[in-house]
Amino acid sequence: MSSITSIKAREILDSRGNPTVEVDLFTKQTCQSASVPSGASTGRHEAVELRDGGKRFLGKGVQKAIKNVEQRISPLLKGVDCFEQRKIDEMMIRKDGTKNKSKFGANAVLGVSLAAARAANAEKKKFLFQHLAEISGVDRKPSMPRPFFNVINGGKHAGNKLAFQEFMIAPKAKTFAEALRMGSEVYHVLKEVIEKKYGKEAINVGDEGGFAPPLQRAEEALDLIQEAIRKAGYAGKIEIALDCAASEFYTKGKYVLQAKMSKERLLDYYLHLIKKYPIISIEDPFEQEDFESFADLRKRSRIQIVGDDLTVTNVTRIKKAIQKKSCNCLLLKVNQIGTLTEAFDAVKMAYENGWKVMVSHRSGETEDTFIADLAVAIGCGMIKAGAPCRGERIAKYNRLLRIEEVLRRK
Ligand code: 2PG
Ligand code: MG
Repeated sequence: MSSITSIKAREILDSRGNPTVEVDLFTKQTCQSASVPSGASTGRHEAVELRDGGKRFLGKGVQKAIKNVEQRISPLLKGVDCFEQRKIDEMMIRKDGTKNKSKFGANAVLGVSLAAARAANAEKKKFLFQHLAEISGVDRKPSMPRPFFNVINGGKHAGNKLAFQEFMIAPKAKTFAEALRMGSEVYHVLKEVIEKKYGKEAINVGDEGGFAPPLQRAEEALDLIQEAIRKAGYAGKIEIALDCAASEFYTKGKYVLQAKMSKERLLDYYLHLIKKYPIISIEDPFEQEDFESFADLRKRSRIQIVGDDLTVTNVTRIKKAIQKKSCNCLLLKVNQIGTLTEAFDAVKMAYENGWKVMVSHRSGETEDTFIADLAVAIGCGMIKAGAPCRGERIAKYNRLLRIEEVLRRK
């Protein structure tokens, strides 16, 4: 037993230079911190990220969330055992009282939830992934995930005209370290390929560290990636995944890509891309309310269809997607739901229904590496944390390198 004595919070900046919440949670023995990421292409049904409005930080300040941590959540949780993760999370959920955590702010609640897990782990003197595996209730052994590197950025994460948000490469390798090396090599070859074709101004990077060349059609991006994979010597050893984030280019019943497309035409377009390129996974292929089109693509493509904005790590939405057979993989983002306990419940529901799970970062990240341990702990086998570039992305991949060493030693 180790009771929480107090909880403090501060405003720090995320990788886009916007404010976010960092929490310090104190017990008698330790003080542990966690910080909260933030999305750009957020789903309509995500838990609410509380922002101050007004002039400060152009309205993006998080002082209200900080105040909620210190003045409401800290007194609420004082004396509660930090080992009781579910109790801690449920107390915050109950006291907040809203369906989407809009009173306290999911950014306030999540910071506390993650810091509590770290505090309990510090007392156990284990690696965080070991503690998370023990409290998750998930019946799987910890294992290293396969990384999905987002090497070309579009959509809301880049200043180009690509409608699809993420073009990812997923190396097939025996170890994580090898996958990271392969990803890094292809990334650098891709830089040369882009520079040769589009000039120096085309090698700037987007929010997640992937290149953001002035392209319009998905095929142009996919061709560049294929060429880079080939030139790096990895043909057949690296597969491709997309996050279309389709809600972002959906307006008035149409999908606006290089042309305006109906959902039927977009589905055919996906089938064409899947035939032409080694695409093994597509996330959010349709807008966030269209459970049926997701299901059509899942049935007709037989590849991995990932729910992100559709399912928002929320068991009610996941249940619906299971009933409608919309997906076969859940994208897991802890800040979409706001507590670790609810994220574990989402994982359990996904696994019990034969889905896979991919742990994900947000486009606005911090140097916090919690999700690396989380991905290992739940044994899900997949993580996306951006390109092998930019400190906040690399922090997660480097953490995974360290964890792989620990697992090998055992
Ligand atoms: C996504 C994420 C992360 P954002 O759509 O999957 O890549 O983007 O954090 O902007 O929602
Ligand atoms: Mg997504």
